[in-house]
Amino acid sequence: MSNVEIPAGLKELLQGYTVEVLRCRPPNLVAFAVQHFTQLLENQRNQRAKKHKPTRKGVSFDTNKSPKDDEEEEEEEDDIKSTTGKYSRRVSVCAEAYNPDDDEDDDTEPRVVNPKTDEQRRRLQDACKYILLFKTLEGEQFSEVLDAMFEVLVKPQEHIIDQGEDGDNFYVIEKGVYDIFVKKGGGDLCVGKYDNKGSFGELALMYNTPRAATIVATQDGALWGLDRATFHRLIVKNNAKKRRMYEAFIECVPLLKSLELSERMKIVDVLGARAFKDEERVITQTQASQQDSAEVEVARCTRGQYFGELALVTNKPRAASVYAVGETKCLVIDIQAFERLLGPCMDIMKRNISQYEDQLVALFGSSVDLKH
Ligand code: 1OR
Repeated sequence: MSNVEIPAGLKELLQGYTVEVLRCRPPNLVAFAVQHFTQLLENQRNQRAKKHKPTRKGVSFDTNKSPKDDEEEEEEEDDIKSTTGKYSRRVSVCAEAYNPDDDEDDDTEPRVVNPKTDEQRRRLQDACKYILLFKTLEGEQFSEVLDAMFEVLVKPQEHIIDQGEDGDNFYVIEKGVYDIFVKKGGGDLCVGKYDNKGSFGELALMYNTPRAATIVATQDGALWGLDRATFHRLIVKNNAKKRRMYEAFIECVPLLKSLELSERMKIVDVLGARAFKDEERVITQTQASQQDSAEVEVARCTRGQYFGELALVTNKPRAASVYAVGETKCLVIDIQAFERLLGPCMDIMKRNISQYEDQLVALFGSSVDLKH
């Protein structure tokens, strides 16, 4: 076998398929392979065709720019009337097979730049400060994302996303309240809301699936959209790196042991990393305690453990404050992803909440009910 030549790209091709299988867990591996490789072939053809496509209106593309060029251009373009208040919905999407390491064409992919005024850029930066999906991007990638984003103003009752449609954009909330609906028993069930912060619309773009929920504005609002191609090129590619980086760590988090590998990887896809300095406050207690106002250390968490789940499980204010001891790094997920992905771990978390109550009794002598 030693003199058998392995064709270039074979390993990557098979790896891509394996990753997809682990993520989607298809019932029929052969049918899935046909679909996967057909899509890859289509993508190859599309990529070739795309290279000759004319520039889109209202968006400038640039392939060979330094960050400095961008700054200069941005100043020059401040006076140009932005056409980005509108967002076009993709009518139909050719499902791009997901292969994180297939970035052959990415570097030649044109860069999307939506010109913004200084004021718009400031608002955009503020809105993106706490977006978890952006937290692991490097500086240059992050500014590419900001460049590509475009403002979307919405009216009450406007549907930003409809469940079942193809995914066009990812959205970051600048302001407004948005209801989340999921189809159930012939009707639409409101399962949650975004209140003036957060982001949505990542799932269809990450996994090439139809939109998993309907998102409706309840009042006048402002969003920032990121087109599918840029999301793929920067966020999905970065996620592949993130997966490699945190895979081993996630495997040794006891709470997540009961999840399937593909479920754990979905958690990695949406988490962000946050660093804290010694004594920095990570969570602020907002629920009055029965004890006097002086703060007492009740517990200490270390690598592989978790905190912050209690308020999410009980829907109550934060029951305790959390401070960093030394320089620390936490992996964070937002409440919607928490509810969507950690359902199977809920029993373990609830059991551990009872342990908190026991611990508090041991410390203060009186009983505490954290759950109700
Ligand atoms: P998308 O691209 O599928 C709809 O478009 C978006 O709604 C989705 O990405 C998420 O960003 C967002 N289940 C699925 N998607 C959700 C959910 C959700 N919540 C927000 N989105 N669930 C609700 C969890 C509070 C689970 C419902 C069973």
